Amino acid sequence: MKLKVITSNPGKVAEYQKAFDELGIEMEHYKLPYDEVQTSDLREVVNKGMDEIIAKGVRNFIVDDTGLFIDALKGFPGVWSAYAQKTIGNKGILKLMEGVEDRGAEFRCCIGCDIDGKRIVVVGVCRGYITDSEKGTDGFGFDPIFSPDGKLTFAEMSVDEKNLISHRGNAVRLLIEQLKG
Ligand code: ITT
Repeated sequence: MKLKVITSNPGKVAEYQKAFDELGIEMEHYKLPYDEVQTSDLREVVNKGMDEIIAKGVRNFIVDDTGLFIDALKGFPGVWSAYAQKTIGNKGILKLMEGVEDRGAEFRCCIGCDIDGKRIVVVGVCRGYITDSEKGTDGFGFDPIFSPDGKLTFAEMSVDEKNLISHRGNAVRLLIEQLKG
Protein backbone atom coordinates (compact mmCIF):
# COMPACT_ATOMS: atom_id res chain seq x y z
CA MET A 1 0.00 0.00 0.00
CA LYS A 2 1.01 3.60 -0.65
CA LEU A 3 0.42 6.75 1.40
CA LYS A 4 0.94 10.26 0.06
CA VAL A 5 2.95 12.54 2.33
CA ILE A 6 1.59 15.99 1.58
CA THR A 7 4.38 18.40 2.41
CA SER A 8 6.90 20.79 0.91
CA ASN A 9 9.59 19.22 3.11
CA PRO A 10 11.51 16.20 1.69
CA GLY A 11 13.15 15.64 5.11
CA LYS A 12 9.77 14.67 6.56
CA VAL A 13 9.17 12.19 3.72
CA ALA A 14 12.51 10.46 4.41
CA GLU A 15 11.60 10.08 8.10
CA TYR A 16 8.14 8.68 7.29
CA GLN A 17 9.59 6.23 4.75
CA LYS A 18 12.02 4.82 7.33
CA ALA A 19 9.34 4.67 10.04
CA PHE A 20 6.83 2.83 7.81
CA ASP A 21 9.34 0.44 6.21
CA GLU A 22 8.53 -2.28 8.76
CA LEU A 23 4.85 -2.22 7.75
CA GLY A 24 5.70 -2.38 4.05
CA ILE A 25 3.88 0.90 3.41
CA GLU A 26 5.42 3.02 0.67
CA MET A 27 5.52 6.81 1.02
CA GLU A 28 4.95 9.04 -1.97
CA HIS A 29 6.09 12.68 -1.76
CA TYR A 30 3.04 14.64 -2.88
CA LYS A 31 3.17 18.40 -3.22
CA LEU A 32 -0.23 20.01 -2.75
CA PRO A 33 -0.26 23.40 -1.06
CA TYR A 34 -3.00 23.73 1.59
CA ASP A 35 -3.99 26.52 3.90
CA GLU A 36 -2.26 26.39 7.29
CA VAL A 37 -4.74 28.31 9.45
CA GLN A 38 -3.31 30.70 12.03
CA THR A 39 -4.15 29.11 15.37
CA SER A 40 -2.26 28.09 18.46
CA ASP A 41 -3.51 24.51 18.08
CA LEU A 42 -1.53 22.11 15.86
CA ARG A 43 -4.51 19.70 15.70
CA GLU A 44 -6.72 22.43 14.29
CA VAL A 45 -4.17 23.21 11.56
CA VAL A 46 -4.05 19.53 10.64
CA ASN A 47 -7.83 18.95 10.73
CA LYS A 48 -8.58 22.03 8.61
CA GLY A 49 -5.79 21.08 6.18
CA MET A 50 -7.23 17.56 5.88
CA ASP A 51 -10.73 18.92 5.15
CA GLU A 52 -9.30 21.06 2.37
CA ILE A 53 -7.24 18.22 0.85
CA ILE A 54 -10.20 15.79 0.93
CA ALA A 55 -12.41 18.47 -0.67
CA LYS A 56 -9.89 18.50 -3.53
CA GLY A 57 -10.51 14.77 -4.01
CA VAL A 58 -7.21 13.47 -2.60
CA ARG A 59 -7.37 10.46 -0.22
CA ASN A 60 -4.94 8.12 1.56
CA PHE A 61 -2.45 10.67 2.79
CA ILE A 62 -0.50 12.04 5.72
CA VAL A 63 -0.11 15.68 6.71
CA ASP A 64 2.24 16.84 9.45
CA ASP A 65 2.33 20.11 11.36
CA THR A 66 5.27 20.50 13.70
CA GLY A 67 6.51 23.22 16.03
CA LEU A 68 9.45 23.87 18.32
CA PHE A 69 8.30 25.28 21.66
CA ILE A 70 11.08 26.91 23.73
CA ASP A 71 10.38 27.20 27.48
CA ALA A 72 12.33 30.42 28.11
CA LEU A 73 10.63 32.10 25.13
CA LYS A 74 7.16 31.17 26.45
CA GLY A 75 6.63 28.62 23.69
CA PHE A 76 8.00 30.70 20.78
CA PRO A 77 8.40 29.93 17.89
CA GLY A 78 5.71 27.20 18.37
CA VAL A 79 3.01 27.51 15.74
CA TRP A 80 5.11 30.18 14.00
CA SER A 81 8.07 27.79 13.58
CA ALA A 82 8.02 27.77 9.76
CA TYR A 83 7.97 31.57 9.67
CA ALA A 84 10.73 31.85 12.29
CA GLN A 85 12.87 29.32 10.42
CA LYS A 86 12.46 31.28 7.15
CA THR A 87 13.12 34.69 8.70
CA ILE A 88 15.54 34.58 11.67
CA GLY A 89 16.64 30.95 11.17
CA ASN A 90 18.64 28.91 13.66
CA LYS A 91 21.15 31.73 14.15
CA GLY A 92 18.33 34.07 15.14
CA ILE A 93 16.96 31.55 17.65
CA LEU A 94 20.45 31.10 19.15
CA LYS A 95 20.75 34.89 19.41
CA LEU A 96 17.43 35.08 21.31
CA MET A 97 18.78 32.38 23.64
CA GLU A 98 22.16 34.07 24.27
CA GLY A 99 22.88 34.13 28.00
CA VAL A 100 19.64 32.26 28.78
CA GLU A 101 20.23 29.55 31.34
CA ASP A 102 16.99 27.59 30.89
CA ARG A 103 17.60 25.78 27.58
CA GLY A 104 14.54 23.47 27.84
CA ALA A 105 12.36 23.06 24.74
CA GLU A 106 10.10 20.57 23.06
CA PHE A 107 9.11 19.57 19.57
CA ARG A 108 5.45 18.73 19.00
CA CYS A 109 4.42 16.90 15.86
CA CYS A 110 0.80 16.49 14.87
CA ILE A 111 0.11 13.88 12.18
CA GLY A 112 -3.18 13.62 10.35
CA CYS A 113 -3.67 10.40 8.44
CA ASP A 114 -6.50 9.73 6.00
CA ILE A 115 -6.64 6.02 5.28
CA ASP A 116 -9.45 3.96 3.74
CA GLY A 117 -11.91 6.74 4.52
CA LYS A 118 -10.90 6.96 8.20
CA ARG A 119 -9.22 9.90 9.91
CA ILE A 120 -6.58 9.47 12.61
CA VAL A 121 -4.93 12.49 14.28
CA VAL A 122 -2.10 11.99 16.79
CA VAL A 123 0.47 14.20 18.54
CA GLY A 124 4.01 13.13 19.46
CA VAL A 125 6.33 15.13 21.70
CA CYS A 126 10.08 15.14 22.28
CA ARG A 127 11.63 17.15 25.09
CA GLY A 128 15.20 18.38 24.93
CA TYR A 129 17.50 21.37 24.95
CA ILE A 130 18.52 24.26 22.70
CA THR A 131 22.26 24.03 22.15
CA ASP A 132 24.69 26.96 22.35
CA SER A 133 25.73 26.60 18.71
CA GLU A 134 24.71 24.75 15.54
CA LYS A 135 26.01 21.18 15.39
CA GLY A 136 25.70 18.51 12.70
CA THR A 137 24.76 18.51 9.05
CA ASP A 138 22.00 15.89 8.78
CA GLY A 139 18.26 16.43 9.16
CA PHE A 140 16.54 19.74 8.51
CA GLY A 141 15.03 22.81 10.13
CA PHE A 142 15.91 23.19 13.81
CA ASP A 143 17.77 19.85 13.99
CA PRO A 144 21.26 21.45 14.38
CA ILE A 145 20.20 23.40 17.51
CA PHE A 146 18.04 20.79 19.28
CA SER A 147 19.43 17.99 21.42
CA PRO A 148 17.08 15.51 23.10
CA ASP A 149 19.58 14.61 25.85
CA GLY A 150 22.03 17.52 25.87
CA LYS A 151 24.64 15.43 24.03
CA LEU A 152 24.07 14.93 20.28
CA THR A 153 21.78 17.16 18.21
CA PHE A 154 19.23 15.62 15.85
CA ALA A 155 21.47 16.84 13.01
CA GLU A 156 24.24 14.57 14.33
CA MET A 157 21.99 11.48 14.17
CA SER A 158 20.92 9.17 11.36
CA VAL A 159 17.24 9.14 10.38
CA ASP A 160 16.80 5.84 12.27
CA GLU A 161 18.41 7.23 15.43
CA LYS A 162 16.26 10.37 15.27
CA ASN A 163 13.05 8.38 14.65
CA LEU A 164 13.71 6.23 17.74
CA ILE A 165 13.25 9.23 20.08
CA SER A 166 11.82 12.11 18.07
CA HIS A 167 8.43 13.83 18.20
CA ARG A 168 7.68 12.46 14.70
CA GLY A 169 8.82 8.97 15.66
CA ASN A 170 6.63 9.08 18.78
CA ALA A 171 3.66 10.32 16.75
CA VAL A 172 4.20 7.58 14.14
CA ARG A 173 4.22 4.92 16.88
CA LEU A 174 0.85 6.22 18.15
CA LEU A 175 -0.46 6.22 14.58
CA ILE A 176 0.73 2.66 13.92
CA GLU A 177 -0.93 1.48 17.17
CA GLN A 178 -4.23 2.94 15.94
CA LEU A 179 -3.76 1.54 12.43
CA LYS A 180 -3.20 -1.93 13.90
CA GLY A 181 -6.27 -1.51 16.17
P1 ITT B 1 5.08 21.50 5.35
O1 ITT B 1 4.22 22.43 6.18
O2 ITT B 1 4.96 21.72 3.88
O3 ITT B 1 4.89 20.06 5.74
P2 ITT B 1 7.30 22.68 6.81
O4 ITT B 1 8.75 22.34 6.78
O5 ITT B 1 6.90 24.12 6.72
O6 ITT B 1 6.62 21.80 5.66
P3 ITT B 1 6.07 22.57 9.47
O7 ITT B 1 5.21 23.75 9.28
O8 ITT B 1 5.49 21.36 10.12
O9 ITT B 1 6.66 22.03 8.08
O10 ITT B 1 7.38 22.91 10.25
C1 ITT B 1 7.60 24.14 10.89
C2 ITT B 1 9.09 24.39 10.95
O11 ITT B 1 9.67 23.44 11.84
C3 ITT B 1 9.79 24.23 9.60
O12 ITT B 1 10.74 25.26 9.47
C4 ITT B 1 10.48 22.88 9.70
O13 ITT B 1 11.71 22.87 9.00
C5 ITT B 1 10.71 22.75 11.21
N1 ITT B 1 10.63 21.33 11.58
C6 ITT B 1 9.58 20.49 11.43
N2 ITT B 1 9.90 19.25 11.84
C7 ITT B 1 11.17 19.31 12.27
C8 ITT B 1 12.09 18.36 12.76
O14 ITT B 1 11.76 17.09 12.91
N3 ITT B 1 13.34 18.75 13.06
C9 ITT B 1 13.70 20.05 12.91
N4 ITT B 1 12.91 21.01 12.43
C10 ITT B 1 11.66 20.64 12.10
